[in-house]
Amino acid sequence: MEEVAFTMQLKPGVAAEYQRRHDEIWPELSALLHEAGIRDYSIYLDAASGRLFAVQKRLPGHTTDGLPTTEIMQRWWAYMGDLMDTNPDNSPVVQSLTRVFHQE
Ligand code: RM4
Repeated sequence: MEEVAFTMQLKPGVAAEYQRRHDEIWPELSALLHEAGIRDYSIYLDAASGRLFAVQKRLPGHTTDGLPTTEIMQRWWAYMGDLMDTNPDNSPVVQSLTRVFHQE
């Protein structure tokens, strides 16, 4: 399985609300991510900076490239837009990370 990691950025003072919304993740969004081949998706927060660190495993043949145009993903991004640094289309600003070490 492929693993990808990336960062996103919270706006100041919204960590509790960000946590709450993920505690109540939409079942249809979870299903969408699963159907696209995403597994073991974690998001970690650096509370001091509001930096979010996300890591995902993706099945071979995953269809994550198609997620941004789905109705559910667009609705979720619009919902989350008040908490995160976003692009004009409401998607979060994402910075890809390069793995520099790995040990099984
Ligand atoms: C995040 C952000 C990501 C999404 C996760 C579930 O806050 O919107 O794009 O994959 O939620």
